Amino acid sequence: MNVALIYPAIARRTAYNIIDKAICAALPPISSGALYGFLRAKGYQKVKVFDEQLNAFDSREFIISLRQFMPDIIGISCNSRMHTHVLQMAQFFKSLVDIPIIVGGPQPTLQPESILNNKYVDYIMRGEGEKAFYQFLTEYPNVKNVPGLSYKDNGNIVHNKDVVLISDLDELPIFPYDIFGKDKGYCVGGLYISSRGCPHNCRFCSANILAGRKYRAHSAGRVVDDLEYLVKAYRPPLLNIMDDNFIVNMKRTFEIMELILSRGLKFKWYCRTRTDTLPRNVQKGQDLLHLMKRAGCESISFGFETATNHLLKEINKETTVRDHLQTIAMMRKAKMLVRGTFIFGIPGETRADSMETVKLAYKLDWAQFSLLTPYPGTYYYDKLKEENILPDSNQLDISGGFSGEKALPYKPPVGRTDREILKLQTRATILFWLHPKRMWNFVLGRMSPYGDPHRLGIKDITMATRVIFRIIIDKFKLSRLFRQTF
Ligand code: B12
Ligand code: SF4
Repeated sequence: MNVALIYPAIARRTAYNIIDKAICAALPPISSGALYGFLRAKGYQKVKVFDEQLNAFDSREFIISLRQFMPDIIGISCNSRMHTHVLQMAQFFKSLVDIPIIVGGPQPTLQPESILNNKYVDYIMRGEGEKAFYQFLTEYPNVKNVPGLSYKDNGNIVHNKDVVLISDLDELPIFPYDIFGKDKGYCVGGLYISSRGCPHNCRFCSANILAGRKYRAHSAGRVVDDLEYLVKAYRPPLLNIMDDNFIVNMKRTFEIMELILSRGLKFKWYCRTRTDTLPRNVQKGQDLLHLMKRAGCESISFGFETATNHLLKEINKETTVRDHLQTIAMMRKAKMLVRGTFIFGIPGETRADSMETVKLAYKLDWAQFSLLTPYPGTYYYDKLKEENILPDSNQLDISGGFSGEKALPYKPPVGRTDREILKLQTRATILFWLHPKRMWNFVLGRMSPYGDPHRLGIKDITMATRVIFRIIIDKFKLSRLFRQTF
């Protein structure tokens, strides 16, 4: 069977879309790539990735290359933000060729019926896909025993048993970087994931439902083998280690650093973790930071989220403002740049709370301000649904950072309006990046609003254009922006 794996881009046929494309095209699609890599390692040759980040699904180029490949089955990845778009794609592909369509990823995992009830989708796969999808392809059309699969049978929806998560991630092959070449517009070797699963349970996040609460990680040796390959083959200017929490297992992190140093690997990279990881054992944490710095780590991104203890408690972050401040101090001591992600619009968040968040964020070198988005599968989604203030999940199109152009899809915290919170997000972002220190870092190529350090380039121009569009669309006067101080 020829298998076409499709990675959708969120197509909004507005000016934002052009900008989204310009910004996002650089990263290889991890989900489709992971499935491709696994199938290839199993000797399955008849599989091809079609990435909509490069060409829209209804463009001439996309259709021609799909037709040339002559797929027998189409597999589409789908997160919640892609929901509506994926259903449009399914309808379009069915009109081109009547072959089975299977959808996997966060949205079908969290809300199987939301995708499967669509008449153009034949199957959905819940959860981790590598082994289950391989089984699906080898046993098709007899799919009764394929774990994680849901399908329609005489008008009824059947859910097969859940997937058993892969306990030893070293069983998985390395991500197929080779098929996402620079010639196609990818930032090859720019990302790496070394673990899956998260033991925490933040109320706005569904990562642990998707990848399990048990933290599973590649061994230190395997991580450094992969990194060595990446660095030697692609020389990425800044490697983004995309684990939700790279440092959970301190012992493993120490081992990885020592191996990078002993093998003499020279490359710049950054990773993510929580603010309680390093302060748990200050001396050990500080030693680790110094080692990480020597091993090329230029910055770490922390999920600060908010800057008051009552809101940290509200989102069940299990961190405190003390952890936040201690982490910043430890990072400064190690002379490393600090990145942070923040959320506005948490239930109970007053204007004063938001200002505390802004104040804390302004101590950092890089910050992203998001709006609390009640994605399916999260505590906030269930709570808002109970209160009947959540619109259809198809409308859950807004997201954090600088990608939302709509107001909040839920009732804002008492005493506040959604427009006000949205404007606060815009202002906090603009003023953060207009600060001379950060502009200077940016000019030096050390930090940019999009994460990777680079000198002024197309991404920054598109970012600036986007901000301007946003301001115009919001009918928000620039003069007012500067007059308002925090
Ligand atoms: C890396 C990442 C990104 C990268 C993606 C880079 C890329 N090009 O792939 C970037 C930074 C761009 C990104 C952006 C966003 N992300 Co993100 N991201 C992640 C992260 C950290 C890891 C995802 C990943 O690649 N995992 C590894 C792969 C192998 O796993 P996977 O994608 O789940 O795929 C497996 C299965 O789902 C399944 N599968 C997937 N597709 C298919 C298809 C078929 C046919 C089959 C059979 C199976 C299958 O098999 C795969 C292999 O096991 C997750 C958190 C997490 N721990 O999952 C959040 C996460 C997926 N992101 C999330 C969100 C919200 C976003 C944004 C909307 C955020 C924003 N503010 O804008 C944007 C959306 C961008 C977009 N284009 O849609 C949410 C999604 C929630 C939801 N309900 O959809 C998550 C879960 C984070 C969270 N804490 O809630 N993200
Ligand atoms: S926000 Fe981070 S720490 Fe919290 S549950 Fe999600 S992945 Fe885990």
